[in-house]
Amino acid sequence: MNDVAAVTSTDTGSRNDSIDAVIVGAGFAGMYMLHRLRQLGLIARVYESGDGVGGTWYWNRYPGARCDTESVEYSYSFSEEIQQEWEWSERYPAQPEILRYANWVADKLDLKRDIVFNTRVDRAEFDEDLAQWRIQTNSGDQAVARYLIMATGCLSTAQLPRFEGLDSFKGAWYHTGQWPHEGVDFTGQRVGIIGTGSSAIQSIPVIAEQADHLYVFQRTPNYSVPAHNGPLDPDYVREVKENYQQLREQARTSRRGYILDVSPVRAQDVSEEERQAIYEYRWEVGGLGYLSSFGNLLSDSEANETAAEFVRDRIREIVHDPVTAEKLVPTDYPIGTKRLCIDTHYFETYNRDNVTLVDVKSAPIETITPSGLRTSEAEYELDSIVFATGFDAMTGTLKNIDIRGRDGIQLREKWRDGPVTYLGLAVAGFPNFFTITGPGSPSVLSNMMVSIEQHVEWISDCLEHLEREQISHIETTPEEEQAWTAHVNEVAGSMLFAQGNSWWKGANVPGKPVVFMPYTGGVGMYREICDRVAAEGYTGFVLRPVHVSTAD
Ligand code: N01
Repeated sequence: MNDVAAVTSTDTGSRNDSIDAVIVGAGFAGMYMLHRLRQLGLIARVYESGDGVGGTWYWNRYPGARCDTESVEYSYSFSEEIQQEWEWSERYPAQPEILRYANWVADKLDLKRDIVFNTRVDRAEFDEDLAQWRIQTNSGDQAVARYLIMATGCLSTAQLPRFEGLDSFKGAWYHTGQWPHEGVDFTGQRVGIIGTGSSAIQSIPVIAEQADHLYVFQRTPNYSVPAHNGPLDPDYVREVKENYQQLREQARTSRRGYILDVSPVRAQDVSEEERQAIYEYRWEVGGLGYLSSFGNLLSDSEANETAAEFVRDRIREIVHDPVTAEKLVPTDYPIGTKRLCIDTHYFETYNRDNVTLVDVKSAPIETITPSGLRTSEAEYELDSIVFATGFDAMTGTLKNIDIRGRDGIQLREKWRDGPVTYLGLAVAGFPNFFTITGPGSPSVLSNMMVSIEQHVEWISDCLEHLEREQISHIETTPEEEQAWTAHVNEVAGSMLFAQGNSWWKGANVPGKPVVFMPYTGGVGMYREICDRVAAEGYTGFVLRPVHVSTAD
């Protein structure tokens, strides 16, 4: 089948009718899922709360927003035509360019006519007798569908700390993940930004250039490696495009979903001189590949310390004021146990006269005031506050929707102590329900595009099997999901991840169960497991055939 030919779906008619599948979310996962289901001849409808496609890249429009994965890798690989036709302009694509790409693909595949925009799914309930999901939206739409597929993204529920006094603030405030579409002009303003994660590290250098003064309220310093972003060399792009098939295959079978795989060499197996040269090289190349310098950086404290110390030394070199530099140096967790940041002149920004770093670990924020913010040590007058405070990641959006499986069991109740899934794809008690890049899959620890495509293809192959074999119900079992979740924990436990207070384990949201959510076993190995499950007739799932009435 032509991989990009727009597939004609049967008219889905009114929006209160029965269809084959509902997909929630029109980011890269939901878009591709819709395309695949149409290719199977299924009638699918996507509900999307925004007024356009793009998901993460629709919402995150903060200054400096850019992907940390290189553009030639952060793109769909399922269509030769798409990957050959689209031209990326920079090594790391900026948010507006990624959003243009998403729209271009959506138009090319004629996806938008099956996407209901500005509509949020509020509730979904499984009717066991009919083997159908009843879906309700905030606009009153109701749909009945045999399959419910959550393409809701891993970072789609903004986390806004409950600071006292926010309502009294006379200025304007923003969350990076819900940025105004018209943009914000900070010229002449005193701006405060709370947080120093990836979103803050990208936006701080840009806001500092505009604002009169920028106060950065930092609780935990972060490790960051330069992006060395720039225009793409046409010769390099030509070479990538000529070898795309092979390069994509390398990424699919790699540990983290990138073309350049993790080195198999241990950090201790080379001399100190050689090790420093490798870190120097990776630092000069830039990007997330720094953590691939050696194979044991995320599993061996001694090895990790060598990589961490290299970055600490760079921070001390870049930042002129030694007191500020020391505040910016992460010391109490291993590098890579919180998401590594990628920056463009982040540390250099602290050499500007109009930027002040405020340590809110030693002197916490006490309250937002009408005119700014007060810590336990000082008061800051601010015109605007930027909350770069992250997301209720991986489970937040799924738990915010009232999803009820068999016997009325609620997903948010079932996951009260943390998510349990089989393969990050399925949940016991929730038949014909799939999560794309859900907890228990590599998802956020990988190149998201690679993991999204793998899940979408696995789910569509599964649905094709169900249709062909006339199966009405597919559901995993409590034993299988417990075993898989135990495996996810065991693999994560063999690594250093427990030592970082990361959003990967829910540590950023007060009251959220601290459970390491993504699967750390590697993208290539995970794919093999999923493929084996399918090849062996969907082991770990119970499949029930369509009930055929014998009565005349
Ligand atoms: O969020 P974060 P983010 N008082 O959770 C601080 C992806 N991403 O939006 O570390 C004071 O990382 C918090 O402090 P601490 C990427 O996967 C990708 O930046 O908890 N501070 C932290 O510094 C990334 O990892 C890209 O002590 C508070 C910050 O807020 C993920 O999104 C770009 C606080 C939150 O950092 C999330 O990144 C951007 C409080 N009460 C993001 N509460 C690209 O690829 C929180 N903080 C382009």
